[in-house]
Amino acid sequence: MDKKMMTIDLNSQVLLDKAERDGVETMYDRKQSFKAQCGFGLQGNCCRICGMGPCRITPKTPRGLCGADEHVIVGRNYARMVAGGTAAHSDHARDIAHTMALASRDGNYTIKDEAKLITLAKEWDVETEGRDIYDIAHEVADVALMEFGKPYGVARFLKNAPAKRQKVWKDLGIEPRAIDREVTTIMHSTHIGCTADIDSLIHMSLRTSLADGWAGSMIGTRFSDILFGTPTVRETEANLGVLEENKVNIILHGHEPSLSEMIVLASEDPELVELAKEVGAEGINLAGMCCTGNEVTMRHGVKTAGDFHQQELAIVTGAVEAMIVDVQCIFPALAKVAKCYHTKFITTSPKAKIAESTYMEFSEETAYEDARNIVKEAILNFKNRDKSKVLIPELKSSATVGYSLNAILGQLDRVVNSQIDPAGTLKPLADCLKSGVLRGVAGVVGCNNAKGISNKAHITIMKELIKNDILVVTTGCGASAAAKFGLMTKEARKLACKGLATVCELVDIPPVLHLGSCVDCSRILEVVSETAKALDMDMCDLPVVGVAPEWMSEKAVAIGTYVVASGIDTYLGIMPPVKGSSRAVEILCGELQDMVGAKFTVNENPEELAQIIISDIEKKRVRFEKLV
Ligand code: SF4
Ligand code: MSK
Repeated sequence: MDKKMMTIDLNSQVLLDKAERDGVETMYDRKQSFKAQCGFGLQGNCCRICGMGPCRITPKTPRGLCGADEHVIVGRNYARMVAGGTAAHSDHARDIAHTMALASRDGNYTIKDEAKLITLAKEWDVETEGRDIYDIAHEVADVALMEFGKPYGVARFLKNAPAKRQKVWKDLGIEPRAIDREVTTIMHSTHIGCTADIDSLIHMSLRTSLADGWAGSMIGTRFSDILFGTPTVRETEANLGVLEENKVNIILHGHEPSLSEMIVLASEDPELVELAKEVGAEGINLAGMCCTGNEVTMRHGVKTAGDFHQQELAIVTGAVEAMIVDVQCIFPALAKVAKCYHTKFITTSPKAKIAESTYMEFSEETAYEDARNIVKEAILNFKNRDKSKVLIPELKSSATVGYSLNAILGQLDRVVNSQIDPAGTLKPLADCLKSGVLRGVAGVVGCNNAKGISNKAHITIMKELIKNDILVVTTGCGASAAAKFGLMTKEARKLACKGLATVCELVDIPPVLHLGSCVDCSRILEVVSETAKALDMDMCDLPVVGVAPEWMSEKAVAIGTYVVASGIDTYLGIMPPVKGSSRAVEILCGELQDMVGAKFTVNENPEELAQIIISDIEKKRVRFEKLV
């Protein structure tokens, strides 16, 4: 295997060698065995929606058995991806809302950001005067839970968008109603014998994706901030070099902060720290992975061990006592890799049980006790570590993280008012865009995809954008990549062009800002929406883009679709499975422009994609400068 063609991460390359020596199979081995992927799957024109199929579209068989053509089949598959992604983000949000309904002054979960709760309560017309904060929290949680299944009305957060954007959604009839209703409607409409019109399938995909961005994900982010604290700027480190030889290493992987927050607390429990010492370790070392990693680094500065493609490699270090997971983006392969070492692979969610893992159910009702038991299991496993199998790679990078919208406002106000004003606005950012000091802002987000070389597209594109005075904000595994490659250090401003470098110096920020997990793409919506409002514009008028260079999950398809539906042009480094329908490509990469003011652009060459983005931002600026 040519490791350099697999990943640009040097730690990963070292561990791939080790995996080979240890006889452990990883995703990269499987990638090599999958010589050619199914062409029908890649094009999206294979249908197995009913039991008469699978039906595959070829020149000789241009229709499935029911008569569905390639446009219908591709459109249905696309819509189902959007529904899957929306369901995942939103079900995560539902759990956080349930957690808030359980919050109490002396319970496992307390309210950490009262001001944010009061603001939300007022937005949602929940009485706040003279009421106990927990009564307010419980009522707000009930209102949020109704957002999933309310029989009438549209998503509450839509009214936070600029008025012009709200009108676009209303005129097109894509205002999302209850979250579950939108997901269910897609599952119903894509059942055999329902919608057989590609335009209509994309129309309902737009509406459902907005139920993700402007409802499910937004609830997930806001409620997490209220319960666990709104992230503030802090220092951390990233990459597998954060594992420590003499400590009990615990990796937190998955998505929902309800579990990881409790594990963070339990890992600081004096009794458990003492137990770690009793078993011969110097202490407990927590490290995050994927989006759980992003959640805990944003709020606690917990170090990031790595991204989606490094989950198996973390275990290959031989130094991990427990890999604790909840939901989403967890390789089933971890069970097999863990068996090659002493690592306990601990699953915790009834929504993501994995064969051959150690299942220790985590419940919000008994959260702290459950977390303690899980951490204890990890500590007791330290004695089983085989020193001869340990190889912790050296590289790690420092990073400044924690840029919630409030943190960004705080940093900006520092410049304008020499003090932090919690009621600050994004006007300084708008002014930088107006003057052209910043040419634009790019949200570079998403996963790693084995179709390319891990991390290459992310890092190539981010570096190229900051070199052209485009501020980068990032979430998900894109954020982990940026942290690993040093782009979240303040010194990285040296890689930026003069305008961005000056802004970074004045505002004291890195050129790439960590906004959180994949659910937290809703923070990007808020930044763009508030900036547009500060300029009395629509979101599509700003020189702002979304980029998903290495996307892979259905959640990413939902994100990309709601970003476009919000008026933000979106650039993909991997072609979605829609090429089988010329009409689908025509709409997604063309006609959406007239409908929602933005569209998709796809190019699988990262260097070329970066140049297209830069040139498109300059084109957007011409119109933007006329409007301001
Ligand atoms: Fe084939 Fe139509 Fe059934 Fe799809 S829904 S599997 S195209 S018969
Ligand atoms: S974890 S969805 S690989 S960003 Fe959110 Fe990373 Fe993508 Fe999963």
